[in-house]
Amino acid sequence: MANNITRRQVMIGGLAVAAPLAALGAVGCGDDDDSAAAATSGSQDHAAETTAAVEAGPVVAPRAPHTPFPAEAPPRSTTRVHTIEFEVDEHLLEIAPDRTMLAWTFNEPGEPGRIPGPVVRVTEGDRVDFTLRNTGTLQHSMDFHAAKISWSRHYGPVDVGETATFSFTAKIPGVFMYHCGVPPVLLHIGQGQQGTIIVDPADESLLPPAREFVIVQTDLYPGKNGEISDFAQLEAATPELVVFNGYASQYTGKDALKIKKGERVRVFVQNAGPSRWSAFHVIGALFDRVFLEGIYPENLTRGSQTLNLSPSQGAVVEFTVEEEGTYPFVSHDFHDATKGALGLFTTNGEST
Ligand SMILES: [Cu+2]
Repeated sequence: MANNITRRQVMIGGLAVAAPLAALGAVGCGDDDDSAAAATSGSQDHAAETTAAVEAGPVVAPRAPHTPFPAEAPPRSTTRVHTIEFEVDEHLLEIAPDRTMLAWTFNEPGEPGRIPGPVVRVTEGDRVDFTLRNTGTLQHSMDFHAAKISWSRHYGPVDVGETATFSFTAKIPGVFMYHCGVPPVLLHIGQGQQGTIIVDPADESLLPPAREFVIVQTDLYPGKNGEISDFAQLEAATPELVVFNGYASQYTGKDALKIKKGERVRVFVQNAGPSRWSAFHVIGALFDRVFLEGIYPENLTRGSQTLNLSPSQGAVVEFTVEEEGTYPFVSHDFHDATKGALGLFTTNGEST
């Protein structure tokens, strides 16, 4: 595929020389590559079949202009049994200014499908009764990383129009991915079928009161407008965009995330991939508490500049800012920050 950098005209210049913060958020997209590669391997054959199936259906226009994905974490759960039902949505979704992709998403009934899927929050020991209604046009499935249940018994493909149910007990507190597992998984996750389940520790003292956010990093490989992802780019792991909560640089300008000086800020960070690693970093802050892969005292790290997350991993980071101002958050893999993995925390509602 052609070099994305040259044709996308993505700009994040000047960070090292203290350019205006507004420049950090300027992400735009150029024309698509004309050289879509033909699928040849076994998995690519599957993708090609999938492409044909999707292209045979109607292309639906975006339902609504983009609105910021709510970054505020849902509150701690108050029930011990959670009935969760997801449907499948296959539709055009805006992922950057003037850029859409034909996304495959999970959504609660009646809610719009977004990337990532709904944030689920339960507490250690809670039971989750899950239902997937395949309201899409292809097979899909669900795989909860928070569950310790059999893949072969519960995570199999669900046919179009069919419903699958399974239950699990969330035994391990942490920040876990969920995703569709239908082959090629690379494509289904890349299309947007991924999200986060937070499992709070039963011991509430481990997560004292704080302003809480959820940030999910995703690498995106949109095809031409109205088509599914570019599978050659997916295989090469060369995303066009890398985004937090489904949209390039969305928490900038008036949508910067509001925090307060001296207030404890907690971020549940998930790297949903499918393929890029994440180097979550807040410019001007240090994480003074970090829980990586499980919220237990023995997993608590004190003092961290950057969170290193492989695809699928999640963690909790906490920090407090000591001055009024604006604090960008990025993937410190700046290859990806330039592609949209960037946002702003601000104490005063101003981001520039
Ligand atoms: Cu799927």
